[in-house]
Amino acid sequence: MRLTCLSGRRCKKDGFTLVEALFAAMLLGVVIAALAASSGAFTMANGYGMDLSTAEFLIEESRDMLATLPAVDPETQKDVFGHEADETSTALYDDVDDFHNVVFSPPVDISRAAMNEFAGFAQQITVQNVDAVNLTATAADHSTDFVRVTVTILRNNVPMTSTSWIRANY
Ligand SMILES: [Ca+2]
Ligand SMILES: [Ca+2]
Repeated sequence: MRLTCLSGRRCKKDGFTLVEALFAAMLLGVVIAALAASSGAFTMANGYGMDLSTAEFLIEESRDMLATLPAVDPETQKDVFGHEADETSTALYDDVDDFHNVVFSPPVDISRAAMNEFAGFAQQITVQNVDAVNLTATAADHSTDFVRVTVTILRNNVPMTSTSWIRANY
């Protein structure tokens, strides 16, 4: 700080005192820290939002893939729950219950082509028969004409979201 005397006894201060400068620097530090913290939180929230959007997309791909298939095998009907013996790869699966306990990692699209751009994500599919009167109650394999398909999306082996729907064998 420098004192400037304009006329006679009146003097005025030029610049800042050391305390004022230190206080301003401290205040600036607090503001920068707050901005950095909020930016970090926003980035994390944005990243999780993108993962959730990807998960919803992968559920839709699974649903569309299974929607084109009959609920039971066209040839063996209800003889086999799960894939039939001659269906040695998921490319040969031709009914919904073939996909029971199947995990696609990397996930697949509607045509069952691997989507390597989503490595780290996985689609886990379970198929269970449910009671015809109470669709929330599971039933023995092939004992009813209704199955509940559940697709769970995992990110780095951690479940993110899950969706179920009912398919009828009609
Ligand atoms: Ca089959
Ligand atoms: Ca089957």
